[in-house]
Amino acid sequence: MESLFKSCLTILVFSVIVGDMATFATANDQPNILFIFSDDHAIKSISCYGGPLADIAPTPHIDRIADEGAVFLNSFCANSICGPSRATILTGKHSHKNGFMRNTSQGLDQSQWTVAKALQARGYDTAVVGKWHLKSQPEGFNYWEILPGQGNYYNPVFKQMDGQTKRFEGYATDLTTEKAIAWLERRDKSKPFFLMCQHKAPHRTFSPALRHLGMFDEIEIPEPDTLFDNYANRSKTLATNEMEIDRHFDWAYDAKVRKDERGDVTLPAPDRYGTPEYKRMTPSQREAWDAYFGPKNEDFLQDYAAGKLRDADVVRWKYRRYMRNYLSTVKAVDESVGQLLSYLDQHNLADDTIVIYSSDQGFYLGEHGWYDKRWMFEESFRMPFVIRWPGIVKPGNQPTQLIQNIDYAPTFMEVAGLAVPDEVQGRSLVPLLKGAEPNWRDSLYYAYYELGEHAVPQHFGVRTDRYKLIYFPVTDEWNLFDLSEDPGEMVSVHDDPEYAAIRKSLETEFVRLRKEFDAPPMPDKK
Ligand code: SGN
Ligand code: CA
Repeated sequence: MESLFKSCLTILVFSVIVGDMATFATANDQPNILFIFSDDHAIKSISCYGGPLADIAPTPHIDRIADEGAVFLNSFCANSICGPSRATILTGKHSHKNGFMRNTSQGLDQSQWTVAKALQARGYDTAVVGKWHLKSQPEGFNYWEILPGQGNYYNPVFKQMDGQTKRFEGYATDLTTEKAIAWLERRDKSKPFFLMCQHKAPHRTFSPALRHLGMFDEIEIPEPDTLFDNYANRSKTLATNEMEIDRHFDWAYDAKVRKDERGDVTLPAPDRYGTPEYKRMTPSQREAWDAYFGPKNEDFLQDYAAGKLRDADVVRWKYRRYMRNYLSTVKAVDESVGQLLSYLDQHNLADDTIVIYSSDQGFYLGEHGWYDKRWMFEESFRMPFVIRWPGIVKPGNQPTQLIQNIDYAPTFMEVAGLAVPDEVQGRSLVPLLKGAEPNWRDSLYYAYYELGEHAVPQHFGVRTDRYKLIYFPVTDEWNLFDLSEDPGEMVSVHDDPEYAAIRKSLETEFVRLRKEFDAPPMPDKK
């Protein structure tokens, strides 16, 4: 007894002397994991990534994670589309191995290994709330409450564990946060937790919370250099896209011009032409919405009807409206991060909890004239990855290694002290988080399989720190980009003799990666 007392005393004294270090020494056995995730959040609209929007649309709460932890500057997805990215995160495998290759795929094959199931089996209390988008019912989660399909921004329904759907009045981002915090309150506190808090925002239809309407009205939003890209000097398939702000972004509610079914730019939405979100609103929500958008839309439509606007003016108007709405939806996501971080602070959980902010893929904010994602070009290929792990990650760190969403599951496994199964194709980021300089990868494999929506062709590629090689089977074309010389990816140098040696080495690397990942044969040329 006495010796037990002595050793306890020794531990206590030691803890006092080394302060926080002792907390970490115990906490690191099984830290909690809070994974905050959003949908279609481009790094350009996260201020810790810098860039032209950082000062005008700051995200202070996400930045706090970066300041107290690390922001990975070269983080990418394996397949830039929603369901596939989520399947990759849970399985640590490329799309062709986990089977969820397209949004239109059958539900996630739940007979396979997932990190949620592994953490649950290891004794973590596990939960997912918000957007799921994998069709099959969540498994590996002690609690789940998910948006069916894409879900809605206003007064959304959430699918409950008993299979019922229930409507909640309010704004999806706020409701998802509330549900995440309510679960943190009632979780099994004898266990570490793994919580995936997954927002619908800032996904199309980019509908802001009422409290954020107008917050960017007085701010000049810079246009990307490539807003009027003419798609020359690259694959022919770029020009056949259906994701242009100009040609495909619906803007006019007036049936004489073009019917605004999707409500991308949230024109006034009176009952007769209501957008899907507008139709869901309560009378008081509609009143606030109309009071804000109504007069602005009338001005625009009058100018349009009077022939005062050239085509380029309309594109610019749509771009500004799009960005104001998008950045406003981001604002609510950032507030959610703030609320979750405060919860950790108030409950003394911050030191024992790894916090990650990420999003399923990037998004075009007018670059190449686009919205949406899918392409292997930088804006949608990049995924935010910001992480805080007190005592392990050096505050303010900005790692530059090439990481990908195949790496998340093995990272969570190592964090929990579990062995990574052989089938997992990614690598644990823990050595990078600890600041070691291991023999890290120097190339990434990319594969996009979907056909149809937005007319982006299937394509496959490899990226190194400086170069990107893309193959488009449908036209049997190759593009090569020198990202140092041409960060906007405006001219393929594939046929430039000066790049012959680089092209060769990338082709070899592409073949090697496809072999390493056991990729299926390339689709036939059409
Ligand atoms: C919806 C959107 C598309 C978007 C897909 C996939 N149209 O269909 O613009 O590309 O989702 O998004 S909408 O009119 O319904 O908004 S994903 O994030 O789920 O992959
Ligand atoms: Ca998405």
